[in-house]
Amino acid sequence: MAIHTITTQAFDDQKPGTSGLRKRVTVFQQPHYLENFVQSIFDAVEIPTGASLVVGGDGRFYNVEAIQVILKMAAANGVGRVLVGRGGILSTPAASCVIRKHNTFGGIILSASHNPGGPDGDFGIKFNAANGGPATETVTEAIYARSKKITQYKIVDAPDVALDVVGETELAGMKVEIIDSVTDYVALMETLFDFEAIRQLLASGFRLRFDAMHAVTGPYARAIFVDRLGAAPDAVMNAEPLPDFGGGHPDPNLTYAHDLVEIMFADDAPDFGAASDGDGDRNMILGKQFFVTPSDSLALIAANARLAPGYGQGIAGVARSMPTSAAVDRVAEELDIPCFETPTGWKFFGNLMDAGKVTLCGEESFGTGSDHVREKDGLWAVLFWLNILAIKRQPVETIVKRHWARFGRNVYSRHDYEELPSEAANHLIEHVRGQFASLPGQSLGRYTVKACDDFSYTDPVDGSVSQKQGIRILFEDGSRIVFRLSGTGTAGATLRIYLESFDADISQHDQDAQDALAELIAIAEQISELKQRTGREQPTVIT
Ligand code: VG1
Ligand code: CO
Repeated sequence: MAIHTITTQAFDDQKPGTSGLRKRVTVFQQPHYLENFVQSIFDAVEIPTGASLVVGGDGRFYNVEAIQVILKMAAANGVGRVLVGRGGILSTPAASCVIRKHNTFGGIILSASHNPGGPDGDFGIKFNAANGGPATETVTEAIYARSKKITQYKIVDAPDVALDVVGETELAGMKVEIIDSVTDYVALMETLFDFEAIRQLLASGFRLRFDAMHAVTGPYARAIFVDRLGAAPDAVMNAEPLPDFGGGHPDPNLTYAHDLVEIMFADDAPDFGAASDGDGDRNMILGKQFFVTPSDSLALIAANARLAPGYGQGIAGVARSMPTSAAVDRVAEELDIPCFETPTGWKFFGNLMDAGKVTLCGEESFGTGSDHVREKDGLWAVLFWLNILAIKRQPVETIVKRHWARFGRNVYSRHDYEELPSEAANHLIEHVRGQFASLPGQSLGRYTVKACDDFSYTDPVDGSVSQKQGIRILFEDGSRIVFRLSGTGTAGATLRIYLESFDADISQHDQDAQDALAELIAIAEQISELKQRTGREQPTVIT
């Protein structure tokens, strides 16, 4: 079979963000754009001849076309074997699971996660290493550096591979194994959770609703909740993965998962509701008329970890991204285990998990997971909650409020301002940074500024340093405001403002977070001159 070496010109915008390269589909459709990035991956990681790889994606528009290109380029670059999810489908945590289980050199995951899909939506691509986790910053920097210099790529001239039938085939001498997308993943979940206890919970009349948002988790959720655990078929809604996610925004939060939110806040709401995102790594947890913040969810899972068989021996440590609330820190303190604070993005947890320093990790952005894989994992979190509920047999709200009564409540919210002009967003950040010297010691309302800084992280395992990972305004009483620009958006800039205060007083625990945080919100707007600089009166999304 002919291997073609194609001459190409470098693009200057192929810098991976928080989680891989994400751009509009139309950007990826430019001639050579995808190919350049794929070749840059192969070159940067020095893919060995005969290596095996995993390839799959969240099923969004352009998924299958991209997979055909990647397979042909893999064959031309000497890859020996590729495992592909049937139909090109693998959720991000399932891809991580398959990489680990089959000991492959790594994998290529096609997803723009929670960003909308379709011909005018977003597409994305990232490389995961042999541990199943997103490439470290050192590797993504190397890929980017390569992409700026690339002059040629290799591809075989061969017919497309049929992706829809499980089994082995071949492409220009390279083995292609089409695998069932859910089998390995479901088998792993069965080793971690008490499926029998959950089955009994569901049989007892407990009502569950899971919203797959027409994204990748539909088939996984059906296999687990309906086929294995005996939930009613309508317990999984929007279960059919669609290339454009049904026109929706597959981001499981109170704004975008509105179908589920309506059901869960109705008078006759089910007992438990959950949703996942485009690629299956995020989760939102809801009780009857009750929202569990992702930061609280992480803390609660940590506090109750021993209830799940896979964690019955206890947990080694926990990690959270810097903007995530300190709720889990309090649990770690009580359990007397280490707690790490990392920059935003799952890639920073990998080294900690590989070194056995942490078992559970989480982010405020609806990401929770453990060392069972090296990605955050939406359905895993849902199963963990169901396992806890199956043992405790209390409503979600009761479990959370008892947790707060014991540990205190970290009141938390994130305000996002999407699609701001980049210049305005950058100036706003600079403006806040410009006050680092003057803010400490100042009293703003009932808060006194203790310190401000740019968060910087030194990886305790490999010593690598990541700077400017968000601006922190820390107050005397432990409250915080964090300003950060998103690294996953594809149009303009997205400003995220993270707000947190702590309340030990149980009589205040029923307060709405926006009310409890009102003064901090006003301070954040004042410090950043938000309204003047952006012209925005309201955040685009509040979580
Ligand atoms: C966002 C979240 C971050 C998450 C990342 C990828 O990044 O804030 O916590 O890890 O998305 O999530 P940013 O840079 O836009 O704030 V997803 O589900 O790719 O997979
Ligand atoms: Co995601």
